[in-house]
Amino acid sequence: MALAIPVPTELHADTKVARAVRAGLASVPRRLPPWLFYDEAGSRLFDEITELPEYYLTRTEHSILARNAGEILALTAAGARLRIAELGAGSAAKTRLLLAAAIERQGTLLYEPIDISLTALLVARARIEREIPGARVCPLVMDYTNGFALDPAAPGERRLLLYIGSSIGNFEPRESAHLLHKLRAQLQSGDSLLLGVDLVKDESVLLHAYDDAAGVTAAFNKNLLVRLNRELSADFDPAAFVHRAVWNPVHSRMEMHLESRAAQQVRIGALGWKVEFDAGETIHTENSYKFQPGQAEEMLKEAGFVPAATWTDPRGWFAVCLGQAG
Ligand code: AVJ
Repeated sequence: MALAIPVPTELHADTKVARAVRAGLASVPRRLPPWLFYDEAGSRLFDEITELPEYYLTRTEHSILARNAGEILALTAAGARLRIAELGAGSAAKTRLLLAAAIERQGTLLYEPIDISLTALLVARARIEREIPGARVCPLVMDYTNGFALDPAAPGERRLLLYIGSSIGNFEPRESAHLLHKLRAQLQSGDSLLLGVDLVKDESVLLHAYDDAAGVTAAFNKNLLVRLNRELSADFDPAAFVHRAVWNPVHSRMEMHLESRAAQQVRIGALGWKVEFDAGETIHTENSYKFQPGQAEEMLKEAGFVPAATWTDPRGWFAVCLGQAG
């Protein structure tokens, strides 16, 4: 027999999303964490961003990996059998390149994508096992920003951990240092970490990459409000906010903000809140740190890795850096 259980409205008030929104909107200036972008619609919008003419990051890193996959694997495997893990696996187009190159060397490969979204992982597994014969996909559902644990590689096996796509750029310098230390602690001597970072470049290139002509990045930024309407019974009007992309030279980062067009009041039902925005008041939604050449190597060293090689593109816009767990 079905039981009718009264559902208190506060049920929504203690989710991870609710906690993040409560903390972020109460702070001055207001902010929301960038992981909130990636609901289903947001993940789709991000995939669209990666194909925009202005968003050079994905294309540039892809070209670096395409040109150097052989050398990357030779440096990593050094004759041993390799298995590849990846943080924040997403849709994994760039990864395919490395997987295919590894399978060419050793016939088969164990690939362990790590993500918070089980759905994303299952989609990736189905696609990779269909498209890359020889790949066995073992998804790990984990929020790597909290805790992070890998079983040790089998004897005679080496692990390559991928942290590409400039995902590390979303973290504050102290947080990324801490994360790299945690990654190092999960690896054994002989294992490696491949880190992709976006480099400082001409400001106008950066501004266009984060404020494209087609408005996809604006939609990606505002989708966060749509998500809060749905998940926290809020009544944000996305059209009442403007997408802003700003270069912050002091902190060497691109910032995204949502700026209130007018004074307005927004209800967040699940929190029992009414939030007042002044005209021009902003919500800071993302930092994307941009690095100097040599900086990724320094961060790797600091975390206990030995920087083994760095690959970049002819314009010097992006760097892929291999750190060995010495
Ligand atoms: C996925 C964090 C690398 O910072 O460039 C794209 C996300 N934000 N456009 C980035 C993003 C705006 C992206 N990362």
